Amino acid sequence: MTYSTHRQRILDAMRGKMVDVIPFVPRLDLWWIANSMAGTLPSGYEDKKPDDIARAEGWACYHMVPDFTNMIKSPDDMLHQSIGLFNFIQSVYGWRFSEDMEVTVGEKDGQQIIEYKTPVGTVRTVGGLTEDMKRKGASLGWTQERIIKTDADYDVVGWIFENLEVFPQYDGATEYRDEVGEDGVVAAGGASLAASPMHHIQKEFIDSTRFYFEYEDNYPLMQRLAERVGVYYDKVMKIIGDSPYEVVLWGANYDEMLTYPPYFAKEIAPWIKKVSDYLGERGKIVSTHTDGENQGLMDQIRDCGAHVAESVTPYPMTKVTIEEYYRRWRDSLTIMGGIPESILSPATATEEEFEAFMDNLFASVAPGDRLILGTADSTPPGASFDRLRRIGERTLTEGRLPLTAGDARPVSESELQRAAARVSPEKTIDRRLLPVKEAIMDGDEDALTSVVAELLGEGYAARDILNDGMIGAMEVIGARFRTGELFIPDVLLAARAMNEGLRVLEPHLAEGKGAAEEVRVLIGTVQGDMHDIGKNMVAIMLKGVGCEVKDIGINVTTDEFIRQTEEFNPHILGMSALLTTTMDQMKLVIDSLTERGIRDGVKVIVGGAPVNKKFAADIGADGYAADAGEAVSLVQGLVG
Ligand code: B1M
Repeated sequence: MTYSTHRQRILDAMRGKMVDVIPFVPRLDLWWIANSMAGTLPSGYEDKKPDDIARAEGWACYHMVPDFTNMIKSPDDMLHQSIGLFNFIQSVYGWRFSEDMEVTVGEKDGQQIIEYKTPVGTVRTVGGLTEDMKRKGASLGWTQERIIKTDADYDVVGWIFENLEVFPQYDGATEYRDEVGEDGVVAAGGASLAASPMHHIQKEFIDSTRFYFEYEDNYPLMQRLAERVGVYYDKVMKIIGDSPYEVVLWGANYDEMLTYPPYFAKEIAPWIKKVSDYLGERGKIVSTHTDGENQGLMDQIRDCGAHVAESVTPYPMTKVTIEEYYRRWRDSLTIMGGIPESILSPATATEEEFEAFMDNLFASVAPGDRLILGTADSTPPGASFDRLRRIGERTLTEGRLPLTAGDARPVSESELQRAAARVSPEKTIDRRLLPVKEAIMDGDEDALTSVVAELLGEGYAARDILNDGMIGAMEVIGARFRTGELFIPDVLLAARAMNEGLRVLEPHLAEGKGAAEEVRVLIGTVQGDMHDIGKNMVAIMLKGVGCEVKDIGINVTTDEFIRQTEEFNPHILGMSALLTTTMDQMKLVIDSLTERGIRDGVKVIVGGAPVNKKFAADIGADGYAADAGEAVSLVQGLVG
């Protein structure tokens, strides 16, 4: 069957039908904002909007609601972003706070301070989206202070969500859908960017690292809050069921580490299933935003009930190749995305790498149904427009369906095993230290502190308890985390126990300190980058093995890195970057260290998803670590 419009072709591809040609949806929004602010849009398109550009090039349009780049008409639309609530006219539902509460908005240092006063207590958030962040290609603001900080806050937040008034508003949605018309598809947004109430708590309400401790220590409070937030989610789901949008985006940002498999199974998948069943019965297509590292979640996402996996980001940006995605998901899911951002920029992929990726892509996805090609998750600011054009052209000529199987050369079966190959054999340890190891592996700080005190009482040397028992256990944890046997909470809880154990050991280590204890590490996420979970894990693991770690947070400027290096005099300076647009900041910091004459006094290590060994060497870093466990071995290696 041939199609005369992008919309019909995309909808049929989403429904699993064999269409005439693979649709191409480049998702230009973030690229457009950054380049229009910098005055670097391609010639002829200087005054054009993303959809005008897509139309002129013959590409399909795709929008989701909320679309933070297009639809913010007033700052009020985003005012409550820090609690995951947006008010856009294009949304199929609107919401209002209860009249029994009061909201006040203040400002300090360019950050918004929002206070929510309810009959059961007051809570607040601090955050915002600065102009500088927008220039770097971000459309989402940053929450500096989360709404839940104490146990009492759970009840207040529960009250706010339980008492939200939610109502249908279909006019703006219909108008927005008609604006895109037959040139593409608009997806209605779900209750927030989270897939379930617990995921909402994780993404919005609690500091991203602290969440895992709360999940362990305060589960009943969290579960009760999830039920109360669920009242709001149910209302939204029902309104979407009657809405004019055919496609619904429900849930975003899964990742095998952040939403690790047992957590995904318990807290996320059941909600996607419930929503997909409910909306599916009403003729809707449910799409879910799977932009993270999905290797450990492949089967769960396939079976979660959604109809489309959106923003699929394959190798080389993640561990799963496009061939593997297609082979494992195609029977149940339409894959939307498939073009990793990194292959679009000359800074991160050569011409040959780009062409090789495209050759392999067409050879890997026969027969080619259930696929909508697009940049995942959006075209980056530094993308080559010429490469986008070539994808569009190649899709038209080589993406005619059905494709016949080519000689796909899956890039990475061996690559996928690389983590496993790096595991160091676990050492045998003195039998008396086994309870130390067990307590750390279980994340049981009480057991650890009492066994450490007992061993000290028996005259066991503090240094041996630390080096052979505790640090040894953390190394095992790091190795097992790397191979996917353990998940983020296991690492965080082990590190927390480790820190408690260290407190008991500290007075006894005074004369003969453990080797790692003398190591000072300064760590931060580079300027323009707000991703902090990976950096926090590295910091916690290093603390866990006894290093003195100073974490200077996110969005750290070059000047600040230099100032802190001069002040703290670390042995190791660690920088983390998650964005291809911010990784170059690392080189600026290294160059500044050299200019200030202090480069030789510190070892620089770098990490983060887009960074690799070659990049680290090119910018003159001393080392690169792929994960937190490897960062520990790297630091140990560098400081001897
Ligand atoms: Co963002 N995001 N995000 N994001 N996000 C990525 C990074 C992205 C790859 C998603 C995608 O496109 N598939 C993409 C970047 C693409 C690119 O650069 N080309 C992206 C984008 C585009 C964005 C925004 C621009 C989106 C927008 O505004 N519309 C925006 C940027 C904001 C900004 O920073 N200015 C944005 C925002 C967000 C959220 C706020 C929603 C959230 C961040 C929450 C937070 O950090 N508090 C988020 C998330 C969660 C992700 C993904 C899905 C997961 C990142 C993560 O935490 N992973 C991510 C997808 C991906 O990475 N594949 C994505 C788990 C963490 C434990 O792993 O951070 O890799 P990781 O850390 C590992 C190792 O890398 C290593 O050890 C860690 C532990 O093992 N490591 C080091 C890290 N730092 C190290 C330092 C070292 C050594 C090792 O030495 C010093």
